[in-house]
Amino acid sequence: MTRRLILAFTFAVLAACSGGDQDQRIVLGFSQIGAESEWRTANSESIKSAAQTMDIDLRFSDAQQKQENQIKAIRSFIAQKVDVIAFSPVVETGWDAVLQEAKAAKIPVILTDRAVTADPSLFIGFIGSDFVEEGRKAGRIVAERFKDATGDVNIVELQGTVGSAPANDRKKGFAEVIATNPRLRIVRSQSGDFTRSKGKEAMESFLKSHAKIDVLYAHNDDMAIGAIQAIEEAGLRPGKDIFIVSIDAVKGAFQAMIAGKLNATIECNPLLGPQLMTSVTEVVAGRPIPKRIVVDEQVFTMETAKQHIQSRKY
Ligand code: GYE
Repeated sequence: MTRRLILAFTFAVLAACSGGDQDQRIVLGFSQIGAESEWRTANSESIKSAAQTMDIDLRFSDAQQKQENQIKAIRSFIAQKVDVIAFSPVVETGWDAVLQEAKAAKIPVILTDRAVTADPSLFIGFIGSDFVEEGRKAGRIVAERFKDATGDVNIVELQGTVGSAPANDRKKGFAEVIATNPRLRIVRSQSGDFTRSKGKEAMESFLKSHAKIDVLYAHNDDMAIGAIQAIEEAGLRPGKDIFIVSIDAVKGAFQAMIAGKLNATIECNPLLGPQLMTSVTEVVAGRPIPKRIVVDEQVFTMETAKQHIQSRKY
């Protein structure tokens, strides 16, 4: 072979290995909410690593907890003509217009983590937890702990992001269960936007306005961890003077339970990446996916935290 031929051959091989193959990869546009909590970090990590494992070309966009940024990202995915769009909607309402645009462009949309109230024909599937049930589980723990209470049990609630599915549903599920005992009363309920800093701030205000707080119910672990700090700074013992239940079951919650500062956490599994990538491949292959994929979850308490922490993946 002449030198020129060898060169031409090498270029052809290189083109086939890089450009050629890459054109075949599935392109997935994913709009993430932000990086507001330990849960979210684990969720983003799971999505990125599953895309890599399954050789999916992931276009990942972080919306910094703003719906307008998510809408912009989805519009840009439509313009890029991606194969599939997936997103975790920060709030439940206000998606119809952009979802109509995706439908008109014939790009299938899969929701992950949080649901929307839009017309269900505008998305093909939803992979995520049952947040109402998580709220009920938290409510059952409180109801059981205080079932023999003779006086009023004052509960404060730290809600997640206003208008988000987990905040709406976790509030609803919890309220439903504690309504079975009139002694259990929610005396304050405020949003801490799922972050540690806002959870701490809101707890400080609860502590100022209420001399007797028996229970803190936080819609996620991060807000509970922020609140624990506020409780300690107020000279009280979290987990003892105030019974604390939250949701997610991230590492930070296990550490707080082992330290005796958090009484229980309800698991909400963020490792949705593999299920999402499998659904994406199915959809591109023209096969149907279930409209709703629910994730299996457990409850962990202070008593059992030590035996579980080592095996936790997030
Ligand atoms: O519980 C919270 C996060 O949507 C389930 O969002 C998710 C929630 C999770 O910020 O920590």
